[in-house]
This record gives sequence, C-alpha cells and structure tokens, in this order.
Amino acid sequence: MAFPKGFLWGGATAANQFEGAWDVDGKGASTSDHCTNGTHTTPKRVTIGFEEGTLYPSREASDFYHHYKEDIALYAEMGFKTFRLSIAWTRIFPTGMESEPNEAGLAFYDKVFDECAKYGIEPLVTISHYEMPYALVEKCNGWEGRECIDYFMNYATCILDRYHDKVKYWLTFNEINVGVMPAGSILSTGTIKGYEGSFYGVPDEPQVRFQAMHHQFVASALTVIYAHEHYPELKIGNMIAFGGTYPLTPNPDDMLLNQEHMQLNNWFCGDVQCRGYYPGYMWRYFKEHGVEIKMEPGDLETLRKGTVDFYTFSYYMTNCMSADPEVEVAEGNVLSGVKNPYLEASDWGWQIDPKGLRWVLNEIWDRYQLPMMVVENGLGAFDTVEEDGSIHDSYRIDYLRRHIEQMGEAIEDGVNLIGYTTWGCTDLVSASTGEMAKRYGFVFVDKYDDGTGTLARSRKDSFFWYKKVIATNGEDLA
Ligand code: BGP
Repeated sequence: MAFPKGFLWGGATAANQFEGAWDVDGKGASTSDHCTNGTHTTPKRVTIGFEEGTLYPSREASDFYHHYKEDIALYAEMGFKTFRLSIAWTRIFPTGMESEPNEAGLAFYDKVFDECAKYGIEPLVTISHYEMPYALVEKCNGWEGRECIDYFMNYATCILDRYHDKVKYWLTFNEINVGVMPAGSILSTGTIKGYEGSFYGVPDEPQVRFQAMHHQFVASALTVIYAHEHYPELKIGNMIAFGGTYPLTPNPDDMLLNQEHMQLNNWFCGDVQCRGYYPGYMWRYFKEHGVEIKMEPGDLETLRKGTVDFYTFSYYMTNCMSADPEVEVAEGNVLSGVKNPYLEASDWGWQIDPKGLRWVLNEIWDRYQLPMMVVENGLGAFDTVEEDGSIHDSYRIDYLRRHIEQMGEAIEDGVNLIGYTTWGCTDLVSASTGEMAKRYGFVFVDKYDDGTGTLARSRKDSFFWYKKVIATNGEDLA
C-alpha cells in the first residue's frame, strides 16, 4: 500500500493537556484550568473557585512549556513531518477581552515554531482546542454570548498575523461537534457560567448549546475568510470527532435511528463548515426540539463564504445504534452508542475498530471531496516501566498498525488522505478523565495521577516502531 509522497506523518497534542505553566508569563486561567482530575470510574469535575488540596491536572500537565526543545527533538528523531499543537488563547489574551496581546505568550509559540522549522517539521495548529478564557465564561456564558465572536476574532487574527509565515496548516475548533453533546459545554462551548460539578452532569440545554455552536460556526467561517483574504497561501481546516455508528440490526428502525445519529453527531458540523449551510435535517431537529437559533443579517452569507480548505477528524472507536432500550450501552468519552458484538474494547471501554476507519474515510471523502487528515487516533492504555526503564507497548503498536493499514486501503479506494497525527505522541492529560494513567504516547512522561513525577521523557517500543513506519512512508508496519 503506497502512501502518497509528502504524506504528513506526525503526532498531536493540545495546550491545555500538555503545556502546563498555567499561570506563567502572564497566562490567564482557562476553562480546563478549572477542571479537577478524575478516573475511569470517578468523573472529573469543574469548579468555579479553586479548591485547596484538589489536583487540577492541566496546570502542570507534561510541562511542554519548559520541555519543548526536548520534545520536538524527539519528534525529529522519529522523523515527524508534522506536529499538531494548539495555542492557548489565555496565553495570548489572558481574559480574552484585552485589546493588546501578551507578548510573552506570543514569544513562546515563536520559539516552538522556530524549533519545528529547525527540523523541517510542519506545525499544524489548532486555534481553539477544548479551552477558552474562564473570564469569558463569567462574562457571557462562553460561546452563548454573541460578543464571544469578536473576542475570538481578536485572538485568531492576532495569531494569524503573527505566525502566517511559520504555520501553513490551521484548524479552527477542535472537535466542534462535541458541542452537540452535554459534556461539550465544558470542553467546547464554555457554556458553564455558575456551573460546578461533574463532567457528565452539565444541565442539558439544547437551546444554549446550539446557539453557542452557531457563534462558533460564524467565528470559524470569519477566520477562514480572514486567512484567505490576507494570506492566500494558508490552508484552514475544520476538526470533527468522528464517532461512526452502525445500526445494530437490519431492523429499519435501527437503520433510521443510526442515520439520525450520524447526521446530528457526525455530519451536521462538517456540512456547515464544508458546504457552507445548515443541512435540512437540522432545521427539522431544531423545530422538534424547540431550538431557535438567533442569527444576525449576514451570518448565512458568512457561513457560505467561509468554507474550509480541508477536512480533519479524530478517530478512536465506533459504536452501534439500537432502537431497543434493553441492549447494553458501550463506553466512550463523549461519544455514545451500544456494544458491537464483533469488537473488542480498550481498558476504558472504547471499542476498537480499524476497518471502521476505512469506512469513515470513504464516507467523508464521498461527501465533501476535500483533502483529509486523520489528526487524532491512538490507544489510551496503562503502561508499565520495566526495571531497566524500557516500556513494551506492543498493544499500542498493534492498534496503530491496524489503523494505518486501513488508511492505506482507503487511499487505494481513492480517498485523498494527506496526513496522520496520532493523539498524545508524548504522554499527556486525558481530556475526558483528567488522568495521566491513560497514556497514548510514543514518549513516556514520568508524571502520575497524584501529581508526582520528575517529568523525565523516555522512549517506548512504539517510538522505534513509528520511526520505521515514517522512514518507509508506511510500507514497513511490522
Ligand atoms: C479527543 C480530544 C483530545 C484527546 C482525545 C483522547 O476527543 O480532542 O483532546 O484527549 O480525545 O481522549 P481522552 O483524553 O479522553 O482519552
């Protein structure tokens, strides 16, 4: 299976889960700095104030802020062609409302991008990855407030102006479609003013969620328009958490339920961002759920003009849909569904489905005909460090190998896939549970769930394996 020449192999991270240094050099508190740790069985929480003696894992995370040189050198050693990272909005505009950016924050990313350039690594930058200034939660209930668009544009245009000659590939919002799900209020829309409690306990308010998402769509489109007008050489993409689902049985009720689920959860945001308009099935959904989106004149035109240049998504699992309320539910961070009897699951209950990736790639390609990247994929697993310091993560290699094989099949099918960045290439904090123990990396970080650890980096077996995969452009997966 031949991957195209110039295929962008690499890894992915996000500032809030990786950087740490949450209050260093003028950075403000973001929504994720207000999140505690949790486990697979005890949900993480969001708090309004900061509790004494409670661990807030994003605050130190893997401390990329002080380890970026070492981390990027390790990526270079693996032969990365690209490195996906996000910029922390609060490093540039600590409350989101300043008129002038924080120069120290801007200088940090200059150093990061220069370090990448030293090794010929192309940065892939997410503008907003699962965090926003907490001050904007208090000010306007996050993205529910229309004014959030202006605050965001202040930030987005600032970083595009600053880095346009260092960063060619940009993504507007990470997994924008998690806004459809109640847990997305913490992760994505920031619509948690006055809320304190469990990650899964945020009140389900569709009107608020969809209004907030509308503002994000407009902001995303305005970012694309700005970039195209000022820097036509840039490529701006979207990013979807693609949780493919299958009907559990051939019962037409399962089939239709699955179609509705796929439309709402997987297709809706991509349709808006790639086609430039709200799809018909969403107008029906809004009517049936009493949702009324307030728009301003020009919004629909903005969406139409601001369509993305490429489509990216994360892929971890698939689920099934059943109209029968008795069947057993499967787990997944914010993705949901019922168990598939043909699939095995990870230690966190995420159902592993490499062939589903080939199917999903074909479906997306058929629908949009845009270049695509898989910008997250990987296995969250417990790792054991042997006495001699080695880490034998054959389970991770096996997971990635099987998914890469299916990407190869999809390319043979004619899909225009241009890149692949595995999630959490260096161990980092889990988004759904706030754990360190759920590790995805090729590089181990000596950091544990009680907050201890030296933060030292070490290479796992998968590090050497991925290096070979990249060196052979995906030909040697053994
Ligand atoms: C995606 C997010 C990432 C990441 C990943 C793994 O949804 O974009 O930020 O964390 O999932 O999920 P988790 O960390 O919950 O294992």
